Amino acid sequence: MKNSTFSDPFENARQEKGYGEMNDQDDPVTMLLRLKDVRKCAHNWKTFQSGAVPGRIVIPSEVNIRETRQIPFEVDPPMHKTYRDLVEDWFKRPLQQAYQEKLTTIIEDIVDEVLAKEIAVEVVEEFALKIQSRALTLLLNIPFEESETWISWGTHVFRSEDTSLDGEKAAILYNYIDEQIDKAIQNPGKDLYSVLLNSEIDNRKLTKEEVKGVMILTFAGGRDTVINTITNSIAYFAEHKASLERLKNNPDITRKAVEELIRYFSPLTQMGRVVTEAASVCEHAIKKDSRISLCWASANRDETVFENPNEVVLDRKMNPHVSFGFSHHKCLGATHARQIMMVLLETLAKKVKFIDIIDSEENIENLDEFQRKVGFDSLQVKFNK
Ligand code: EMZ
Repeated sequence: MKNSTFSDPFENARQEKGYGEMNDQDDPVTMLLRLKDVRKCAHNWKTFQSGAVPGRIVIPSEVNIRETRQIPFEVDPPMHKTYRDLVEDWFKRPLQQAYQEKLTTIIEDIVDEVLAKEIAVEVVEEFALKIQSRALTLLLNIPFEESETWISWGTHVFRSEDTSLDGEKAAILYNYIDEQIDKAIQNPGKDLYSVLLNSEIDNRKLTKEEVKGVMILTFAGGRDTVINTITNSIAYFAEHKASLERLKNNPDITRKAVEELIRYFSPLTQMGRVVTEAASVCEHAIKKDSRISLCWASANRDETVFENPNEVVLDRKMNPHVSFGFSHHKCLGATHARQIMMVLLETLAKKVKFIDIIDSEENIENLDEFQRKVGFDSLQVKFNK
């Protein structure tokens, strides 16, 4: 199979019964696989709640490695909106021209760097992680040099090479954020930490714990997701040289191409909810206090919605994908992520002639019944100008 083929492990279960089941640390999950059900349940926060014990709606569950509630994504309405309103404008800054210019410089520099290499480049560590980390300095509005620290942490802050959950590794992030919050208290600036510390809800300042909750989400939510999207896109353009040509000759399709790649790769497989009252989905009984998941990756291949769901159609017209979630919890970082992908595709079209894959190791997520390729542990390529 091609490196850039990401097959759909949910197809049969989605068509036959609409749900799948997986165990996760003895806290089983009923996975909803159809787009319609995923959307319906994403809306229904009263029955399918996000504000459960911190870490429980994440799959694999993080209840054993974190106590801090991530904000706003582990909060339900109406409080959810109070927090969301506080940060919404900040996370729209990627639409500003000055932001986009800086992002372009970051990405062009990295692309120039890999083009100058005579030898193969390992895309995950040497390309995607660098772009993600350096771009994050813009989102946080802090000095560029800080990205060196984050690059040194590796691709995922909660997972290490041998375990899917790594408490020690997670502690590095938590301690780092605690330190940065204390620094911002002593020395307020124009960075996200300081802005949050100065924010008020219900006539009071945000607590340190709340600020930490927003910051952990900002770091963790957009890390492996963005890294995988970048890496997988490089594999795609390496194996579809005509598509890169098409971007060069037809830049108008770039925005659609970004959406399509994000649909096809579905960087976040699923997000859980905790069931607050006995419910039924797809004629399947769901017990109170159990977990369901909104399986974005399956919903994005729903053949009743997407024509040729298993193909990358770069200029796909109708593309109601849910890679960034759905309803009130839809991804806060989506504007930033989309902008990274826009600039990346524009830069590849402008500077890169073709890409060749030298070697690869797939990253397969094990979901019991289902095995899903989410990206690569390593992808060696040669960029050519
Ligand atoms: C959580 C999650 C958020 C979780 C939108 O996704 O991303 C995961 O990568 C983290 O492990 O803690 O932030």
